[in-house]
Amino acid sequence: MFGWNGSLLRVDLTTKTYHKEPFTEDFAHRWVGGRGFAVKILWDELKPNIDPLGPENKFIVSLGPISGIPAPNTGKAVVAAKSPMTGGYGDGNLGTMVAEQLRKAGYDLLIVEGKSSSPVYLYIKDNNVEFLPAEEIWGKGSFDTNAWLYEKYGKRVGVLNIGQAGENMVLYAVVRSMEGRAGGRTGMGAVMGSKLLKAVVVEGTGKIPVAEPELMKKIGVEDLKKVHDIDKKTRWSVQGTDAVFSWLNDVAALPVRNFRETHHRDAWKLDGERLNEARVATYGCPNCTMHCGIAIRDDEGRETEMDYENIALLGSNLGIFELKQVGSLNYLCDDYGMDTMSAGGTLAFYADAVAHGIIEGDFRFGDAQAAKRLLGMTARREGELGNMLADGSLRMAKKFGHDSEAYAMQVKGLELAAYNCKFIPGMALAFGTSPIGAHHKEAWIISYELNHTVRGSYGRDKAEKVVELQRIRGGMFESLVSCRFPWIELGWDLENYPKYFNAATGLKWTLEDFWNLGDRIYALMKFFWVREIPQWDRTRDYPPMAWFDKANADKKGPIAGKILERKQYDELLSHYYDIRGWDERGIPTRKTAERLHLDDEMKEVEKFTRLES
Ligand code: PTT
Ligand code: SF4
Repeated sequence: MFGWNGSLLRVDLTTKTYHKEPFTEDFAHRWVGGRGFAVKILWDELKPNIDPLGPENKFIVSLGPISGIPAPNTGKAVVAAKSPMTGGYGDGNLGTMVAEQLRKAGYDLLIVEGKSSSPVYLYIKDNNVEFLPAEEIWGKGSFDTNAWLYEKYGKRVGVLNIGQAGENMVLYAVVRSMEGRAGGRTGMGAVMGSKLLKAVVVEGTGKIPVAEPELMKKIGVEDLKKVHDIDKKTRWSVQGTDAVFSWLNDVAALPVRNFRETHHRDAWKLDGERLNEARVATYGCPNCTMHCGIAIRDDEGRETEMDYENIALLGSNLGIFELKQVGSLNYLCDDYGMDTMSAGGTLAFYADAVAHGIIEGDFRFGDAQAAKRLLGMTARREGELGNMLADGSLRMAKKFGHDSEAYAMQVKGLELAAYNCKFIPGMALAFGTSPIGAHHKEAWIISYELNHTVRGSYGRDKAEKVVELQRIRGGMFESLVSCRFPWIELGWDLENYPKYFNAATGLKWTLEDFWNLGDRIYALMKFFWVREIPQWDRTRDYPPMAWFDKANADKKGPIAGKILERKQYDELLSHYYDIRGWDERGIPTRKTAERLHLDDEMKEVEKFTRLES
């Protein structure tokens, strides 16, 4: 089998044992890698309703057939587990040397099971695994942990680690890598922490198996250069992801003060131009020639790498408009190892609840010092408040009552990414139907929707576009595994990806094959949810109720008086289900499952709920 090592490494932390296991060609061809592998393994190996923070959960690092190969932006890995944040399938994607090193060590997948009796880290070198004591780094932040491991093993190794938030099982703790990278906002860091696993270090000395090595080398190296040239010409990475900040403010789609407002006169202070002016360093992932990580100095002089999502959710959404202050919240999230987006969303919900008299408290929008303190309390789960914040906005709302849930800005328990969709139905649908909770990574339809369609329309075309984007982003890029930015930001042709895949595997896939793969993965992610929650219904694919609340419409500005219409959203959702071949509850039908060759999975899900024909 070319393109895959054909092996996974299974490590049991309870018994401190490990073994290399082969997987079949059929498994590789059906699920390809990354998210595809992860969802299938979690489906097959987890019993329903296990505690995501218990030893029965499995922490997976999953790579794809082009991961780690020198070709555009392939230094990425998927981390996955049952999510403690949402209770469904959870994953995230981060730039890391682990992508290349694990493949060179001879594996496409790492599965970590059980729970250690004391803090450990894993050192994986080819066929050997060492379980090493982590007492010295337990309690340390992610930056110190990374530095400690680099000091021991050098900077070429792959390292995944967690900070205090992961150790204390903050439900939105992330996995960190390479100083500036973070992934797994669905709580993958908490799963590592629950296993007392502080870090994974990987070193491989073998070769990644490629069907046509000469061809792959030629196109890979040439294309890395071409991508670099396009980036130089378009100057995208000058502002990186924050290039959209001022646009979103102009079109009234910025999250401001718990998404209650959509634009702000001080927004310019956080935009891409200001970020670039403040730049002190640039970071990136391995195998990338369009480094997009812009680092600034925060208000305490520390270097911190900023992205749009972080700036908007820790900045405007908290009513904080000083870049350096936002920088220091960002630094803390990175060091504690918790998701900037859910941290910002949760703090904003808390400030909102205080402002509306739902609970008593002294946290106010705009108070950066208090926000810093609260982040520390969250990471340590300090006191009742720290514990509440560590569980995210939905669980807080359930405690607060008084209908506050409508303003917990989340879907399926995961806080929204930084797009305020009061009057953007397609993007609201993208959030509602994202299979891991409110993440923009599955279908970033917003730019298409605002630039090419009627903004407030609920036409079927928007549902079609959401499905198309989910196939590309959530299906192809998450299973290959590679960064989507060359395509989405520079217009790098999608046809290049089957070309890399075919050179690596010797197969002859077209984009159409990847769309089928995406559909299969999405159907299985939905089955995973339904097995957990047999009474599944379509309201779980709704965006936050605040976007349907007429009282929440903007009073002035470009969308004054406009808000989403629930009935029409429901119709749009029905279009989406129809295109996917899912029933009115949002569950794949039998016919769809058969088309996607999910017959066994269908039988399993039918133990829990009857599928429609
Ligand atoms: C991702 C989510 C994002 S999406 C951002 S900023 W973005 C936040 N980054 C965080 C961070 O930083 N520190 C932290 N403590 N928490 C953070 N939470 C947030 O996590 C990331 C880039 C970005 S920057 C994006 S969009 C793209 N995402 C990709 C993806 O998902 N898949 C893919 N195939 N390619 C992608 N390319 C881009 O990668 P989650 P990274 Mg991240 C510091 O993981 O859970 O999916 O959440 O990986 O290596 O840092 O690169 O405007
Ligand atoms: Fe990483 Fe940015 Fe390069 Fe993508 S474009 S691989 S996120 S540095």
